Amino acid sequence: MTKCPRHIQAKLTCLLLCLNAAAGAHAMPAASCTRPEPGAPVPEPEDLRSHDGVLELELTIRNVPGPNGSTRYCYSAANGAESPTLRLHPGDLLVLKLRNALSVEGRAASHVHAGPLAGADPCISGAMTATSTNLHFHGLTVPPRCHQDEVFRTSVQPGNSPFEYRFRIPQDEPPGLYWYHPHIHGFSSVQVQGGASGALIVEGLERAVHEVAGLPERVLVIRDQSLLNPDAPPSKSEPVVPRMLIDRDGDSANNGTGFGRPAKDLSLNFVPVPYPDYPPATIRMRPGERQLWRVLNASSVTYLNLALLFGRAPQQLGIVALDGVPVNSAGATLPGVQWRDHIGLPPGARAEFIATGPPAGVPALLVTRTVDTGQGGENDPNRALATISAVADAPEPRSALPTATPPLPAPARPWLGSVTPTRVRRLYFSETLSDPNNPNSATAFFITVDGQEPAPFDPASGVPNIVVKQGDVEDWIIENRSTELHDFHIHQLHFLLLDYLGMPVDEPFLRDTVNVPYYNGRTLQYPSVRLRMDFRDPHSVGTFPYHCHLLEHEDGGMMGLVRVEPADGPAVR
Ligand SMILES: [Cu+2]
Repeated sequence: MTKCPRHIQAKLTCLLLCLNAAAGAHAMPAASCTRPEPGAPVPEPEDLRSHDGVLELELTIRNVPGPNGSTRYCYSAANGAESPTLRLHPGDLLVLKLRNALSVEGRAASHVHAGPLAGADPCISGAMTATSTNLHFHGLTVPPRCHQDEVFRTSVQPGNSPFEYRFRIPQDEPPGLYWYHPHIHGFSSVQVQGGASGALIVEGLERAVHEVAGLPERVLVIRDQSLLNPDAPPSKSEPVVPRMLIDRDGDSANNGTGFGRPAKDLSLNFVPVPYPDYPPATIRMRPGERQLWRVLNASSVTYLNLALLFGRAPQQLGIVALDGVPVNSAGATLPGVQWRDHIGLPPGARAEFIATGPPAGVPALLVTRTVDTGQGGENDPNRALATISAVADAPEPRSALPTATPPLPAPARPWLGSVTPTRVRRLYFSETLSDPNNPNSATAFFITVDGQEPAPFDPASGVPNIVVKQGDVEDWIIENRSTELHDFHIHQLHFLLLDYLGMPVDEPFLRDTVNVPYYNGRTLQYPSVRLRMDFRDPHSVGTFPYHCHLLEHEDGGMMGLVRVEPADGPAVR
């Protein structure tokens, strides 16, 4: 029997689901996009592990109406697991059959109605509609080809037979946290914000960082969603009552105070932490216990700045990997743990860190602190996420890292930081009004190669903005000419952050997302980052995007294409 949610606004969904259940909708898994109540214990996503080098699963995406006119999207495996964590070792084969059960109305129908596009070949369809979907495997260096990690021509329609993704995790993929989500241009934001995301773990982090061997591990997926209480005034406990402003995306604008209405509510493994009172979710740990927390910011637009407070005192968090890459990647003799009292995570980014449970009786909170997104950015205020309660008999997380595994082999290619780049390119983020004479007209979002004409991304063109050759290493200087923070991301590869705001940084690890600071209108130069881009991996041959990972910006056109030619191909510009 389908379990009906108690939330009054889910009544319609409930009715439909109950009717479907009564009608014997046995073709669909029992999952129904139900969500925990605020304050609930943080559930662990179910693990689906590879066996004998293979992980095979079917994943269904469906949508149902949510509160306040929103739509929930959820992935469920055949066993009913929602947004399961996929766990594979380097070299393992993933066979994932994606079933599209989306509907325009967002109702979990017992029969999926095939639309007019259902007859098109999902490998070349390129359809970008509200009920189209596909998958991007964020961070993995797998080829941008159909059935692997191609996101512009690949489009799966309701009524298509399950669409097969089939690829091997590369042998040299760094161990750590990756993730999957849809990437249909124009519809990424609504699907991801509705909840369509899940974690993927490449096993073996303890082989790079022995300090985590044997630790219990916890996967925390932080998502954002439209506000449950959009009209509520800020909590009376807030020290300031900032003026409410709306930004160009229609979200609450950054007011610079750290308080006030956020652009989106957050959830922790789907436990909502709604504005205005932010009732924290609950995590139970044994007093003083060390755990490895694998945290994914799967938000559509929300920046995180995580801290763990005992009382009011921020605790040291031992970062062992960022964006799926161990922090000692430049050399195995480097420290495997970097201790910090806060961790910034833009949308799409991951952090894996050692967290220590509070002593018995000490109140503890996982919080996100305010992020200054600039005058044109969203409001990301201070807020609690979870209470950590120290309980002697707290159940252990389901999974723990192995205690004894051989160290990772030395990388086959020289460290990216020691390679001389083939060339230097300049790109910039910018925004304009679509009608310069109308301040209320829609914003156009661009990422432009310096010298080219700014143009919103055109998925139909397929013409690359940048052409490189496999084997090349390039430096990209990325400026931000807008008044809001952007979040650069590129598919298929990781890069090395060399300079931030013109200052050299010395990071012995790689990233796949990075903040590009906003322009405040006063400096002589636009703020920029300098990235060393690595096109050496043969798996990167093909055409794939780079974009802002604020999905409203990506959907709005802030995206470009790079084509990596085979090493023996023609000369490139
Ligand atoms: Cu952006």
